[in-house]
Formats: sequence, structure tokens, C-alpha cells
Amino acid sequence: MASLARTIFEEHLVRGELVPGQEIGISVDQTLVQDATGTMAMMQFEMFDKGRVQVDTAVVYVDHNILQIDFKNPDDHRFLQAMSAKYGAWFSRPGNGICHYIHCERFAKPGQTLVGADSHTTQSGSCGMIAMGAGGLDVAVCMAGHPFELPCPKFVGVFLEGELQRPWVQAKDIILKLLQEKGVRGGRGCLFEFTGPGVATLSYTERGTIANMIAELGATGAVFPSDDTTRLWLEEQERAGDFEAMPTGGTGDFEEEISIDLSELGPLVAKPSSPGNVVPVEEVTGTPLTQVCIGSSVNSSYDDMAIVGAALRGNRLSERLVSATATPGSRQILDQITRSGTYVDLLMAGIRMLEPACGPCVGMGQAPPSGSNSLRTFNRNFPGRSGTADDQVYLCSPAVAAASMLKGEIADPRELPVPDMPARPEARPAVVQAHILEPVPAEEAASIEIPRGPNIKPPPEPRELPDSLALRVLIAAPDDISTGDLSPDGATVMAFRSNVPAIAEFTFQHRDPGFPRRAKEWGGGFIVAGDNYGQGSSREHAALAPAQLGVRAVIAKSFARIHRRNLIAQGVVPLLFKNQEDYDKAELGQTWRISGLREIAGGEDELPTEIEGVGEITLTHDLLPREREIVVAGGLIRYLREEQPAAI
Ligand code: MIC
Repeated sequence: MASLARTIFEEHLVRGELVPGQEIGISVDQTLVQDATGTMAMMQFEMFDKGRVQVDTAVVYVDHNILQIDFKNPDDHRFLQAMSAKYGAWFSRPGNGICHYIHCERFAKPGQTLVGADSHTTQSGSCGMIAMGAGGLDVAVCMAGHPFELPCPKFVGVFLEGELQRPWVQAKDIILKLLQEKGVRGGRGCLFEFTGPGVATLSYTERGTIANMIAELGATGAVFPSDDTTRLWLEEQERAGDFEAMPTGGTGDFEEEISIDLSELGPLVAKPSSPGNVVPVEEVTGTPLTQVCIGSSVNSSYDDMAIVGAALRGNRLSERLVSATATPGSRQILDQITRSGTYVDLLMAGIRMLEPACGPCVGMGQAPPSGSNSLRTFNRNFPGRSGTADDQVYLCSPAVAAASMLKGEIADPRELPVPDMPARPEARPAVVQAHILEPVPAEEAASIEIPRGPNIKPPPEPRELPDSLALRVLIAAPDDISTGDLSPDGATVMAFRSNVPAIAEFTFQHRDPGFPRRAKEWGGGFIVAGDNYGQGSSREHAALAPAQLGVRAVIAKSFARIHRRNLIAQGVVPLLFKNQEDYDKAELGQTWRISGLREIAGGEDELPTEIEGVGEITLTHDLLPREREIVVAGGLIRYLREEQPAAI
């Protein structure tokens, strides 16, 4: 046997060698964008003047900015609907559900590659495919027919043994266990392949839970075998023809191997405000709650909803809670929970039933009360993401959520009686497929007009990189700055995703609200940061917005994968400290003079830097050959225009 991930990479390799860290290019079979990343990505795709998308399957989903409190979001949706029709993409209407769930239901295919403008694109790795998150521009480049470029990941085998102690220990506890062991930085540069006898005990959607949240480790992706479970899933989705058996690797097939005994796991909880802050549920039982939310971006499968419904049947939510919500992952799941009786179980227990969409996971409604604890089955709990500045969000499995809904405090589900589960109704794929609009044939598409609302502004023009930059330090930020710190989540800010000058005004809103004004007054500057800068989402706005404010370089101890690439693509130089202790010399307002920037293209990796009043330090970088050229050209669009004019 060989590693499945390696085999798929080998089959798609168009450039480079499969050596961890080396720059590779792979051909792309499928792309996805969603409405919050998709408007920018589609405008960037337009610049390539290709007429039609150049991948086999391109899908545009509307699932993030689903609130219509003014014209901005609906204008974006209308724009995306027209763009999809014109350029040959599928268009999933608002109300169909979350891109990751629908993609697994309708499009994921064993052996293929998928690149999506959303970090949780990794969920489709549950279908024996390589699925990776990327910034919108990188996805636009793939839609235009170019390979996806990335540092080759290290292939890590995760050997699962034994079986979960069901029903109260769940797939969420497997990924929380990995997060507990490796932390939010521990998966960077890794592709996790799940193998071993324990894999066969996991359902398709349980695999999806793990593959979704592999993004929280900073990983490139996760892959599961395409086996009998996958076959049954695809048959149920009336896509039996898409099945191909693809086993995962065994001992000796990986660059690193780890094992997890599923039978030893208990329920786990991630405490505020990082998905890596994981403890056994026993450590937090009794924590008072005002809110519990199930579903949304992860754990919104039929089974996730059904177990909560069954546990609550005949009971009422604790009166200590202000509210509880349930968000099914897709229209198909909504249909199934309606027919199984789960919907009524949840309704009668007092849960607020929300439409299938990302919703509260991304701060799109359901902000918790100030200074209180909210328990959620979601994937991220970065500070302020819920919409409440001083939020205290805990992450858990549906089982822990169910027990906690009854008590109004974090509770151990193993105290509950095992409920009678309703019979699982068959899935009805047509329920959602009917509302995924097909690409319009090329002849008809040519005459389609694209309506652009007043909030839809063209992507900003990146600038050429000078050889030296003397600018001030705009912020000296700590470790693990998330993209939510840089470009916040939530209804107000995300409505400006199509308007970079406007969204830039919210940069660092929660951590340092004076940042945008300072950046403008100081004529731009540098961001200095600790480890894992840019963790979390794929939103390129976290690079575009600082760039709009004049940020020309970020100097950090280390970077998160997708954000590092977004900085490069947008022409902001990601630099590293040669000596990490030099981070401590950074202070707000200092002028740093960085020299030799254009020499990066020629292979230079030491940049002498003078810190005013402190002295000289050396900065460096880990840019791969092509990345160096892109940065020096001033970003990916300029690079493609200058170096490969035929490509754009
Ligand atoms: C997230 O879960 O953080 C998001 C919102 O889905 C983002 C995408 C975005 O910011 O639009 C992601 O994961 O990439």
C-alpha cells in the first residue's frame, strides 16, 4: 500500500518534487468559493479574461453573508449568481446550506483535487480526495486553469485503533484530541491521512467533522480512505458512479506516524478563546452558560442533530439559558430531520431552529450576552468571533451540548440515559440539487450582464516592491494573531467583503481600534508579530485590508500557511526574524529600515534592518523560488502580468 494523499498528489503533480517544503504545483479538478470570499475571487478571475472557468467543476455557494439587513449582501448574491451563470460555475442559492456539507453531498469525488476559498474546504477530504483551503486570488488562478502552488506537505499517518464509546463520545472528540496533542500550530505543513482499523468504525459525516477541523491545526488537509462507507454515502447521494475504492496507507508509508486509541477517548472541550485550548469535559463541568448552539460550520450532519433531538425529547432547555440554537448543515439535512421527527424534538425542547447556513459560527447573528459563557459545537472560538467583544466561547461535541442544554451549565453527557434514536430517513438529494443552478451553456452565457451594486469595488491594484523600506511599526502583536483579529467576523464587517477600502477601516477592530487611523497618518508601516501570525481562516481580506492601509511587510516569528500565501499573493512581504529574540526589540512607532528587498528574487535571504534608536538586526524569509519572484513583482496579479503576460 502507499499513502493515498501522496498517490493523489503524484497523479496531479505538474511541477516540483514531492519533498516536504519544496514548491510544487498540482492540477486542480474542482474549486469552490463562498459569498464572503467569492466576490473578490470572481472579480480576480474576471481579470484573466478566460470566458469560462477552466476546471471540471467550479461551485459558488451563498452561505456566509446570509443576512439581508441592507443592500450589500443581496447585491453580492445577485452578482455571484450572474457571474456563475456567465462563467460556467454551479451556483448554490442561499438556503441550500453550508458549502462544505453540500460539497460533500453533491460534488466531492475520490481521487480528485479541490481548492476552495474557505479554510474548511478540507472537509471534502472525508471523500478520499485532496481538499485544501486557499485565498480567493489563488482560487481565481486555479479557476483560470493554472495549477495550485504550495509547499509540498509532510504526509502524516494517523492510525486509529479501537472504537468510540458511543453515543456520548463522538468524532469531535477525536479532532479535539489531536488539537490537544498538537496545538493550533502543530499541523502546519502537514497532510493528515487517517488510516487503521478505527477508520471503518466512523461514518462518512464523522470523518467530515475531523477533516473540517483539521484546519484548526493549521494543516494543509486531511484525507480518509474511499471505502465501503464512502460507497454507501455516494450511493445515497445517487452518485454511485463517482465511487472508486482507494485505501489509505499503512505503517512505513508516511513521514510521521501517530496513533489514537478511540476506545480511550472521553468527551473533550476547547476553552476560550482558542480551539487548541482543550481539556477533558470533567475539568469544566458546572461552568454556567447563557447560550448553547449546535450545528453551523461543523457538526451539522443529520446524526449530529438527531442525537441532540433524542437526548432532549420530552425535556425543556434549562431556564438558566437565554437561548439555544440549531443550524442544520444543508437543505437535505433539514429535510431529513423534518421527516425523522428530530426537528419537532428540538422545537419542543425550546431550541431556536435556524436556516442551513454558517450563521452564528461566523458571528452572523446569535451573539451571546456580554461577559457570559456560550457553548458551541463549532470549529473556532477566537476572541470576538461570536459578535460579542468579551465573549467566552467553549467548543464541544453535540453530545456535550445536549447534556449542557438540559443543565444550563457544561455537563458530562455520560450522565444521561442512552436515548431511543429515531429511524434515519433516506437522504433525498433532489431536495438540494434542484436549487443548485447549473452552469449556463457558453452560447447563452455570453450575453449575460453582470449587475454590480454600489458596495462592489474592484480589487485594489498592488504596488511594486522597492528595494528598501523605511516605515514605522504599526503594532507589535503577540503570538497566534488570527485572521479574525485582522479582518473581523460578523454581520457588520463581513458585509464589506466586496469593498476593500471600506473593510480596511475595521482592521484590528477588537485588539487595537486605533490601527487604521494610525496607519493612514503614518503613511503605512510594518506589522510585527509572534508565532503563527494569521491563523484561522482563508479570508484574503486579512492581507488586503492591511495592504490597503499601507502595510508593506509583516515581520513575524512564524506564519500560518494560508495567510502567509495570501500576503505573498497580495504583495505584502512575510519576513522572519533571523534571531527570534529580536522580536522583543519591537516597539510601537519605531522606524525600521529594511534593505535589500528586491534582492530576494535573486536568492538573498538576509535583509539588514536598522531599528531607529536600537541598532541593526537581520531579517530573513522562507520564500520558495516562485514566491520570491511574486513578492518582488508586487503580488500574484502583477507577477502574472509581467512574467507571464499570456496567462492573464
Ligand atoms: C471561517 O470559518 O473562519 C470562515 C468564515 O468560513 C472563513 C472564510 C471567510 O472568512 O470568509 C474560512 O474558514 O476561511
